[in-house]
Amino acid sequence: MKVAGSIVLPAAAVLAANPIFPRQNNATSPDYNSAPPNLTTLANASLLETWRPRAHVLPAYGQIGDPCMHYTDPSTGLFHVGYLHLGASGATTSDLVTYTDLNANSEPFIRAGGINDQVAVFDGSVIEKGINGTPTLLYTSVNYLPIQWTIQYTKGSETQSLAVATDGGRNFTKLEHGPVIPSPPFAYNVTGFRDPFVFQNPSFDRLLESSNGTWYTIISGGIHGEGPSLFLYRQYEQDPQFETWEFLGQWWSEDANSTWTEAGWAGRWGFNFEVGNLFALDSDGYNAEGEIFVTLGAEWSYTPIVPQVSDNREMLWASGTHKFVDGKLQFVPSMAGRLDAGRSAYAAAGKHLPASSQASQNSGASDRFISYLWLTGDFYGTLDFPTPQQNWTGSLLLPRELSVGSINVADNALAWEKGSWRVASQHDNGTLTLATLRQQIAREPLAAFQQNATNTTTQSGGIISSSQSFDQSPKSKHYLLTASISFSSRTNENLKAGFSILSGPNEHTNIYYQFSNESLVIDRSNSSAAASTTPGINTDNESGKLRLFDVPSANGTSIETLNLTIVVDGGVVEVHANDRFAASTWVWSWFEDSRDVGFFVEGGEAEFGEVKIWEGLVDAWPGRNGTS
Ligand SMILES: *[C@@H]1O[C@H](CO)[C@@H](O)[C@H](O)[C@H]1NC(C)=O
Ligand SMILES: *[C@@H]1O[C@H](CO)[C@@H](O)[C@H](O)[C@H]1NC(C)=O
Ligand SMILES: *[C@@H]1O[C@H](CO)[C@@H](O)[C@H](O)[C@H]1NC(C)=O
Ligand SMILES: *[C@@H]1O[C@H](CO)[C@@H](O)[C@H](O)[C@H]1NC(C)=O
Ligand SMILES: *[C@@H]1O[C@H](CO)[C@@H](O)[C@H](O)[C@H]1NC(C)=O
Ligand SMILES: *[C@@H]1O[C@H](CO)[C@@H](O)[C@H](O)[C@H]1NC(C)=O
Ligand SMILES: *[C@@H]1O[C@H](CO)[C@@H](O)[C@H](O)[C@H]1NC(C)=O
Ligand SMILES: *[C@@H]1O[C@H](CO)[C@@H](O)[C@H](O)[C@H]1NC(C)=O
Ligand SMILES: *[C@@H]1O[C@H](CO)[C@@H](O)[C@H](O)[C@H]1NC(C)=O
Ligand SMILES: *[C@@H]1O[C@H](CO)[C@@H](O)[C@H](O)[C@H]1NC(C)=O
Ligand SMILES: *[C@@H]1O[C@H](CO)[C@@H](O)[C@H](O)[C@H]1NC(C)=O
Ligand SMILES: CC(=O)N[C@H]1CO[C@H](CO)[C@@H](O)[C@@H]1O
Repeated sequence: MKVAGSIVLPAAAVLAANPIFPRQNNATSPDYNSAPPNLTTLANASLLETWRPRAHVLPAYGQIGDPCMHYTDPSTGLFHVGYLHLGASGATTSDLVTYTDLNANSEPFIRAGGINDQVAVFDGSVIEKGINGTPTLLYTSVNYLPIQWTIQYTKGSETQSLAVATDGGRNFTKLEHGPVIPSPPFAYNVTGFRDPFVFQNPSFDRLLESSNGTWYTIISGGIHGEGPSLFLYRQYEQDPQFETWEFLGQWWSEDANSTWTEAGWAGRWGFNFEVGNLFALDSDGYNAEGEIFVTLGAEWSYTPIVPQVSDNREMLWASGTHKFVDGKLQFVPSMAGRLDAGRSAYAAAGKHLPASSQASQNSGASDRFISYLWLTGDFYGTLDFPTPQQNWTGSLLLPRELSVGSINVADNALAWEKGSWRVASQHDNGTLTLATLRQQIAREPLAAFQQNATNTTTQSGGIISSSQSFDQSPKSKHYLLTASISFSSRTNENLKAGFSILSGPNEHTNIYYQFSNESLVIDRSNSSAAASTTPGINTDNESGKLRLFDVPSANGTSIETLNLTIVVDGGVVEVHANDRFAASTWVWSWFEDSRDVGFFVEGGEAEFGEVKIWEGLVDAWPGRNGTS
């Protein structure tokens, strides 16, 4: 949240309030070989490159907010990746590896300031062949702030309006009429009403007796005193102008501050939903006839001192089935989990990426659902980060491919617990097949990081019982690392096993798994020397639950191997495990020599496979001058 005076803005509004800082040309480069000064004393833009990622999506300068408004332009096959920035801005990509800004300096394609959106433009989504066959945006037009689930909702704050692409999507021109969804449903005392996500779905058509190809939208929010909710709307009678939307009820609601399971596999549902996406997946990726999935943000923290600030948020996913209650279609979750366990990772926005897109034609991928998450750079505006010195705030995470994952495991209590999976089938040989959400870094960037590496190193593994440096460490802070770790027992409560990264004599960050609470932890407590000189350099740990199941092996069962894929890109660290877990965060290491990678083992031993490091990553923005 950005606190501007006493006004507190929701996630999407952070950028609307963030000024652009003039660049200082005489900024001298800081000395990374000695202890950092108070970074707020440095010249503007002197930290521009210090933690800037090379291979991630972020604007040329300034603040990035929620990703949203992605689409594949049917006339070019280019994928448009959007994000909030001075309104909303974006880039096109033909390969999910490199990006081209739609406008110079990442200027927006839509800005606040119209009759419907005097205050802000919040998240929206795009109908590829909308009005007159042109990409058409349905977005939240904001006329009043603050909006927060903790305070009374001001009628008319958030409405949903249309804009149509012109000039290849470099401009989205607002339609000259009022909002097409001018208010929340009558008599609903909402906590929020935003982030429309448009979709088509044949099972919705059948269940709701709609014509084939009808468009629907969910709108995220909640109801005061009741809980978070997704509101379902339908395009009225296939109106080609998308001007009339029919309310079909609360498609999904949960009790306030309730949870899928108190064991912590799926966070809390909170008080207000945001950024809900609805789509269907099978084991290969997107399939309109597949299983229904939702990704959504949940707001739940309540800080007594500043009750308007919600800095505790969850980025969740859920999958489930449908039922009718009083004639209304409702979603019933059958499994749920965290899309990313990092507390700064939020506001995922995905889109169906068709096999016909340029990226998929080149890589041979079938239909996919690709999702980008936001990694807030100042913890939703609550950190007093040295922003003028850096000149940019936040990044998106690497695109992820989502699909239905399955795991064959031993039929025991570990598998039957209510968690971020469900039992899909039970076999007569003592095993179960579990279903879960599979998420992997998109194949194209993963391949490009390997093919374009400036240096590849291999570290042999073996049984390791104490921390030790690698024989060779990367020369830079931009690399991809893959590794696997096997455990012979799950009963050692003291064991921590993983890796230290961005380490040196002054700083280190440990990434490890522990069975004591079945968690993958990113220990940032010694990650940045700047934390002791400068406000806003957060070093809290990140932690997320990941169960390693018992799996069948030649002689009975063994513990599932932990497979890690770690991307270090400047200050951005993404940790992915077993195609179903991610935790992403910032590591603001200062010293030049904080580059070492090593094994991190305490309280026992673990068997490490060969570790590979591909250095360099890619420059995702070859068309930008100067900075990457
Ligand atoms: C640096 O940025 C701050 C914040 O925008 C601004 O107030 C100040 O004038 C800038 N300083 C210089 C020397 O440009
Ligand atoms: C898009 O074009 C319209 C009509 O020419 C113009 O009014 C608007 O300012 C443009 N929007 C942006 C973000 O440039
Ligand atoms: C709506 O909820 C708010 C917050 O609980 C409350 O103050 C207000 O009275 C409610 N409005 C109505 C019309 O019930
Ligand atoms: C809708 O599509 C389905 C499957 O493509 C087809 O079987 C059905 O006949 C279609 N219905 C209408 C009304 O066109
Ligand atoms: C929500 O539930 C959690 C866990 O029980 C609790 O810590 C938190 O205080 C609750 N939040 C509010 C606002 O009641
Ligand atoms: C058990 O049976 C399932 C279903 O036939 C099969 O997929 C799995 O590979 C079998 N596992 C073992 C260990 O035989
Ligand atoms: C690759 O990295 C290793 C370890 O830092 C170094 O010894 C080697 O010279 C590097 N090779 C190239 C081609 O840069
Ligand atoms: C760093 O400077 C800022 C103001 O520029 C000040 O608020 C902060 O207390 C200083 N931090 C330390 C540790 O001196
Ligand atoms: C069983 O096999 C696994 C590897 O599949 C091995 O780690 C484990 O030590 C073996 N256990 C016994 C009792 O031989
Ligand atoms: C881990 O990686 C190995 C080698 O790539 C693979 O054989 C294995 O299936 C993976 N295990 C999991 C749980 O993903
Ligand atoms: C990959 O490496 C080649 C050859 O060095 C270079 O031309 C190309 O720009 C690189 N691609 C990316 C995405 O960095
Ligand atoms: C403080 C600073 O360097 N501000 C710059 C941030 O980047 C924009 C765009 O390049 C410049 O206009 C600002 O001057």
